[in-house]
Amino acid sequence: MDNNHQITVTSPLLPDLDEFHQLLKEIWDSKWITNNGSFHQRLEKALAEYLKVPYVSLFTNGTLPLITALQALRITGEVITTPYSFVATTHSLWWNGIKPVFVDIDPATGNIDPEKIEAAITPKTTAIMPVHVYGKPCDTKRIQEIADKYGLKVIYDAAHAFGVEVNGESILNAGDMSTLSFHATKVYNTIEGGAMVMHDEKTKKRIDYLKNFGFAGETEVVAPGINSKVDEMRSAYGLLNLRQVDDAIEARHQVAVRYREALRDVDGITFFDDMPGVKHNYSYFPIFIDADKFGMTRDELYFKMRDNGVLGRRYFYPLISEFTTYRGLPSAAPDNLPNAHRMADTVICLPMHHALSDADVNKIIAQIKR
Ligand code: T4K
Repeated sequence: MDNNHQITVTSPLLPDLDEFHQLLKEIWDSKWITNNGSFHQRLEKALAEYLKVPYVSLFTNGTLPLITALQALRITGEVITTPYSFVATTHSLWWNGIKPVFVDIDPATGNIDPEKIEAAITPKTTAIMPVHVYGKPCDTKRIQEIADKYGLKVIYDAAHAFGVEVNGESILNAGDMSTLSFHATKVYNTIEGGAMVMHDEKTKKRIDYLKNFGFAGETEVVAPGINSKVDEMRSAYGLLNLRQVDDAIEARHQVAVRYREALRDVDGITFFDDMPGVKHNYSYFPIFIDADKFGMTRDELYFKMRDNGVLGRRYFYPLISEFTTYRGLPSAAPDNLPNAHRMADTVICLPMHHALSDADVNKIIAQIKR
């Protein structure tokens, strides 16, 4: 094996180039390249079917559907959210002039701890924005009970939860809306891309207006919308990738099986097991390092692995609540978020993608065990 070969945390799922060429030829011939074209329409339908959800609206990335969902539901004031996520989750609140209120996570899942939500509710709270972090489902039942009790909306950032199901039902059907990211680094990608999932046709229509400047017809603008329309090239690419995503998820599953077998008895390393009744997508494989037991800190292991060509990532360190924009918020105080801090300080996401070879997996495991 090439000694300079670097193993990256992920690698994009790419469609067959010849097949993509053929679709590009169709697009060229049609001269219709964006604005709700036929590939765009086909991809929305195919995704709704694949994901087992009623309606999907495509977006140009996973950040704009978050911002647009908050607009569509007219969310104001304060929103309860998790600090243990990618920074886009909280940024979407900031872009809407909403104050984020951070609540600690449950160390068993990495997701917002429902039992800590009620204490953070004030008269200004209008919504909850949880994240299915690493694609692990939140306790959606408990969160909905709290939301119903206080009349709050729930928007799930499901950027990591493509295809995740609980007892045969899509996790994307929980809450008022869910959003997905189809970025190159995700289980399913359209290069840059994303989507919103909603329950009814009226909402789908409203969201489609909002992502097209608010236009409802040639001369009527019904709301101050944004531009988040997806072009035909990326829609065609997305249709091709949808055909191979099941195989990609199964390949990831096999990597997870190998990691778990090899690391289960390593002192000072813990990881998540599959949850009963859940169809996982194996989007990430986080491990957590107990420095005393392992004999090395997280960062010592992280940089040692990097030096040897294994490029894991410390998702999600630092916590969102530690970034300059947010650290002044009262809820960002570290003593309000002890579990989130512990997780952020001990995590390494190991390389995880469909194209990892056995040799790569062996090398990664050997690096950790050495
Ligand atoms: N909510 C949550 C919970 C999210 O995690 C995200 C995004 C969002 C919302 C927002 O969705 P988007 O607006 O991004 O659609 C990545 C992604 O940029 C980001 O989408 C993702 N979450 C976040 C967790 O991670 P980086 O900075 O780690 O990516 P980068 O460029 O360092 O790439 C990582 C590795 O992937 C590279 O070392 C090699 C490989 N790679 C990457 C790219 C881009 C490739 O092999 N080819 C490529 O083209 O952020």
